[in-house]
Amino acid sequence: MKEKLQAIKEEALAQIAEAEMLDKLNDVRVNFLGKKGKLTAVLKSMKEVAPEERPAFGQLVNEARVQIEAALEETKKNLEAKALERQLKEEVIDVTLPAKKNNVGHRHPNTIALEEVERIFVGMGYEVVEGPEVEYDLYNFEKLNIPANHPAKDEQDTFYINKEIVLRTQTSPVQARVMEQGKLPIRMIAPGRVFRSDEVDATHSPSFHQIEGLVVDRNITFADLKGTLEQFAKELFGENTKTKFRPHHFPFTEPSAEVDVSCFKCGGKGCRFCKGSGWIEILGCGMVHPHVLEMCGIDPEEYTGFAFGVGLERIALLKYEIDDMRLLYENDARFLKQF
Ligand code: 2NM
Repeated sequence: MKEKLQAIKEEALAQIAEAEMLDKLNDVRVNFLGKKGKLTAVLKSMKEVAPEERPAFGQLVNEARVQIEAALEETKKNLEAKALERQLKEEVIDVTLPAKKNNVGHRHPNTIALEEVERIFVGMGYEVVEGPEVEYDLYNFEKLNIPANHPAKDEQDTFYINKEIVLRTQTSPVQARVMEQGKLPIRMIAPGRVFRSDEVDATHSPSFHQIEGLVVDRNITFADLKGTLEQFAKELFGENTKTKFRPHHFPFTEPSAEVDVSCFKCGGKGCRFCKGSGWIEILGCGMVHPHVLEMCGIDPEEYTGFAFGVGLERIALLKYEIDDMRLLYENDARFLKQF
């Protein structure tokens, strides 16, 4: 029995020494010390040993067990240390490798221009209001004093869904809706997409964007309109910008005007940018027609108002000196990245 015990112990120690992986080591532990292990089997066959030799033999078995356990423990520590070392080597980071390129997108020039215009008017206490792109003829034309026989309503200019419904040709229907709600005073801008049946060229697109403004209160005059738009022009194009109001006609305003700003490239002397005139046209405006106020449920005897409309693409093209509107819609990243 003693020889058998000795042989088992040597076998176990040899296998431990050979184990190169932690799971192999565990197999050895199970094979020798486990419930059905070889050393456990020796203990179970104690009855084959003469009774007087049993205590001494038991002691030997225990000593063998302690030795095997010690060897297992030490080898386990060594293997764990080696595994850690290997892992650290494998996971070394090469800090000299070039970094992965981080492709962060950015705002479209239209969006940059829109947010700039919104910032200016919100700073003056205006609210930003949006409305439907598919609109009733009633709001897009009728309530804005554009009657049935008006040339703007021609199918050549307007996309009709049916007799009563159109793709809005301006954002003023949003303002007609706000006036109709009757909460006064009103100080609002309505930015958004509008549609006109135009051929695409450097300055036209069937879908573009407008920002229209509206103020309605008691005692609003053309002086309020002038002061507001002068301030807007200075904030958008620079403190030295001058404005010029030229008489014009719009069906929804009376009187109406178009506004030019002094050329921010040459300061008004005349250059290629302003085609030699020193002035650049930027928007249309006027005092809201009493008939429009009336049709939207506001008493024109008590309230007056002014309104204006700016083309967003026109502002973006001017501000970033882009000479063709189509570039704004092609979404070529090489173009968009410049702004
Ligand atoms: C423009 C020019 C002049 C305008 C009028 C209105 C409303 F709803 F009050 F009648 N909103 N916007 C207006 C006036 C728009 O765009 C060139």
